[in-house]
Amino acid sequence: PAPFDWKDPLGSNDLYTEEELAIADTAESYCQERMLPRVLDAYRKEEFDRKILEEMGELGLLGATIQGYGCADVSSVASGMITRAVERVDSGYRSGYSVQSALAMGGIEEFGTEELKERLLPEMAKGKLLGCFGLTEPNHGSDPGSMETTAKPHPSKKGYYSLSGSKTWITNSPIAEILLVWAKLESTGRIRGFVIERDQCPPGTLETPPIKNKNGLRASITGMIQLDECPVPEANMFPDVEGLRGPFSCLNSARYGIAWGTMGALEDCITRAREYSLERKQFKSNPIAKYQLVQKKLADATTDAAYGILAAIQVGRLKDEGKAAPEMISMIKRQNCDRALVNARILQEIFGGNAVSDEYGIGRHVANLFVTQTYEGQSDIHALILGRAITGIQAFC
Ligand code: TGC
Ligand code: FAD
Repeated sequence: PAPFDWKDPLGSNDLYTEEELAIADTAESYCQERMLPRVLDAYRKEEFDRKILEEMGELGLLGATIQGYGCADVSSVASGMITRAVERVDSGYRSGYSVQSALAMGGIEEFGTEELKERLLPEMAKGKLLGCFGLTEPNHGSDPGSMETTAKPHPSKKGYYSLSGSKTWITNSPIAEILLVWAKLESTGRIRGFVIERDQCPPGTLETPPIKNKNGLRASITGMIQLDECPVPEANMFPDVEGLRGPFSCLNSARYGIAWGTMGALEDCITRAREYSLERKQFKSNPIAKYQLVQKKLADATTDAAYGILAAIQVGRLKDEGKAAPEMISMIKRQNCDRALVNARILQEIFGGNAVSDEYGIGRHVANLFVTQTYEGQSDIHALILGRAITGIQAFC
């Protein structure tokens, strides 16, 4: 019989092109050699080093699926393999990466004017300009359609809109130069996308205070976006998209990336738990890996990771053929986030008391994976998206 590889149990490595394997190799090497040594300190101090995105830019990893504008034009599967490599280290780093690549750059690429794309995307691809994506508000998270942030013609600046309102829990907002903000146009009540350039905002019209003391995702920076009659050029409004289709189209790519990323985090938990269980001895010098209950934990987690990767590959291939329904992305985002969190929590038990030490890394993954299950549509919300598609009945309200 063919040998079994616990690192690739269902042989997914046979499904990638040579180019995809080479890109994954570059990403994995960078993440293990340059990112991993920084993460424990970053997590303890709750700091995000923006140089990381510049370094990823130098390797051509930012906005990697975009064609032109200094971007690499790789397949969706290759971009998934990059997020998996990053999240193998930490979900917070993957968050910073996803927001830059899929949400901010992806949004500008899909809906921005040619002028915006040519001016902003090459610098964003280098990580010199950082982006964020402001959809969630203090009173409207799962239901962004009820947002209160508004845009209306600026009372004193001709050719400008005036934006007022407040966004919260926004990854990268305190350090972003480019803020993609979704607001309701007062005249129509329809949601529109606006690209706010921080250096063009008069003092007092844009504030982005950080949200401190998080108990997960501490290696990423999160904040608010507070807009007080902030002037935004009319040319910075996305011209041809209105309604929730705009933000949700960007979210399709980011949610797809999370489905891959969380499998990287789970794979790291498996590797750490396997190694620990082989070294730790209890009862007559037996490694705890000898005990059936421990083996079952490793078997369950390894099975879920292997299934999750295969599903992500399939949806990635369909995405590039234009055949991926948003519900497919809801399915893999929900399933992979949920299974990563459940398994990481169970694998944590293998470390006994040492699980409580941050040196072992497993507690950090567990805390992070709770966040991945929550943002970009909490898992129950994705269940309702699927439920609606299965039954034809809307259950949200
Ligand atoms: P609904 O009636 O379902 O749809 C309204 C309009 O949007 C269109 N649409 C989509 N278009 C493209 N892709 C999708 N996935 C789409 N889903 C919906 C739809 O066709 C319709 O278009 P039109 O032209 O007819 O107007 O809207 P609803 O208000 O009933 O939606 C309910 C629900 C639950 C589906 C939705 O609101 C939802 O998904 N809520 C979750 C909110 C969410 O995901 N927020 C994410 C914030 S960003 C974030 O978390 C970034 S974290 C990043 C990081 O750090 O990694
Ligand atoms: P709520 O909407 O208040 O939901 C609370 C609970 O109620 C959830 O379990 C939910 O599933 C449940 N619930 C709500 N409605 C229903 C219903 N109809 N039926 C059944 N259950 C329901 N947002 C951005 O726009 N940009 C970002 O960059 C960003 N980054 C983030 C980073 C972090 C660290 C975090 C924690 C969040 C981030 N978010 C971001 C916000 C994130 O998308 C929201 O937290 C998420 O969409 C959930 O919204 P909420 O927190 O308001 O929860």
